[in-house]
Amino acid sequence: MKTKIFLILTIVMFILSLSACTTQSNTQENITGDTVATVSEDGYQDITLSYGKSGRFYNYILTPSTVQTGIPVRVTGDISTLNGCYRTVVIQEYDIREYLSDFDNTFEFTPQETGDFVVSCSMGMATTTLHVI
Ligand SMILES: [Cu+2]
Repeated sequence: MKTKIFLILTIVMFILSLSACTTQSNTQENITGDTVATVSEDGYQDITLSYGKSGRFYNYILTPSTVQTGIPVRVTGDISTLNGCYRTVVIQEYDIREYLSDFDNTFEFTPQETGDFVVSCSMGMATTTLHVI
């Protein structure tokens, strides 16, 4: 009886580990569980910046938040969620200070250094992290 239960448990564990592997290979994931930006036909890594609920709190949200060096990144602000100073986006290490509006809600830059970079609004109230790999 005991061996039967053990056998069933082993089979269940085996199936669980298999399904874990297949879901991982379907998406390109990094350590944060976030997907890496794909490159558009016109050569940009498209990422979206919005303001919304991130975990328990409201903050900036980058989707996806991981990009690669050497390929231009196009940040598109989800302008309906960005009000006031949240429309002024600062990435200090990259010398970026961009104002997003209804007329121009994108900016581009090419990351050259790998690492984690703070993306914040002009007053630092909203922050998130851009991962460059
Ligand atoms: Cu602010």
